[in-house]
Amino acid sequence: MNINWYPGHMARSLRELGEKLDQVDLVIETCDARLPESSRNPEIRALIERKPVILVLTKADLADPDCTADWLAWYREENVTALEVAIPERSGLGRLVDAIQKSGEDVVARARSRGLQARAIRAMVVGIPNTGKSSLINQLAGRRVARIENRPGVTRAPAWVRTSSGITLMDMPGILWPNLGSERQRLILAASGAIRDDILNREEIAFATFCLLRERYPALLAERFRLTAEALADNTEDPYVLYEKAARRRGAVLSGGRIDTDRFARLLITELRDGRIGRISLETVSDRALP
Ligand SMILES: Nc1nc2c(ncn2[C@@H]2O[C@H](COP(=O)(O)OP(=O)(O)OP(=O)(O)O)[C@@H](O)[C@H]2O)c(=O)[nH]1
Ligand SMILES: [Mg+2]
Repeated sequence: MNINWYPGHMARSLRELGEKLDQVDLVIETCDARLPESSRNPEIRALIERKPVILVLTKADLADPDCTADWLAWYREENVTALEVAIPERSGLGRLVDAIQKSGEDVVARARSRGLQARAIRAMVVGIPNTGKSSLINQLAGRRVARIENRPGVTRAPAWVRTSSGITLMDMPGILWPNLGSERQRLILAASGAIRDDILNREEIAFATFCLLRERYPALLAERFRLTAEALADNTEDPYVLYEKAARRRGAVLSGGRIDTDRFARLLITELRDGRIGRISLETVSDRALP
């Protein structure tokens, strides 16, 4: 990884997050349901610790539902308020609104006890890039206020958005941290689409993803890449040979007959991110113990 990748605007956004924290009653921290813990920025967590936090596992429609259920059970044990949402299916949003209202109850109660009219609950939506913060805000607002794109780094400045349910939300830019965790964590973060593709080695990410799929989702891998179950189960086969076979099956071949490694890496990563290989989780609860 390029050591000098950490952009100045992220450091600025982190500072701004800290400064604006006093303006909100609670924080909605988004993470990617496919890799919940690895997609949580420790620097953001340290800052928001002093506020009530609701952890939202986004893109649950792309994740393995069994893994997501395990994660939610684990967060319950850890006393973390966590829930899953899937924007395309509009699922989980009602529960999120309830959780926000519950968390903001004392703000409203305090205002009432002073004879004041209850003001809107204010929440800040934070997290790493491309985890669906702006999508979540648009859904809760019921209109397209924030810009959304499928690439990291779309939101560049904090912005307040009013919703009809008595909640005002602040959309924040996605923020990463300089070392991005361990090698394992960096690879799955990159595969998920949280890091700009030019920062890490695309072929390395694609091959690591392929190996993870082979181990955990062999049936899905076999189907999408036209490999036989026997070939995938054969541990004597060099995984790179299998990877090349998959590339050939999908037509990623140069005119001389060699594998078009760049094209295949792009294809595999794109199909993973679009959910075309299937519902895949890149991190299980027990993976936390791995380096
Ligand atoms: N499948 C699926 N895609 C989602 C979901 N939520 C967001 N997306 C997609 O993820 C991409 C990023 O969404 P944004 O809302 O722009 O993410 P963001 O966190 O605001 O990103 P930054 O502003 O770059 O930090 C877009 O292509 C969204 O359509 C979801 O629940 N499921
Ligand atoms: Mg955004």
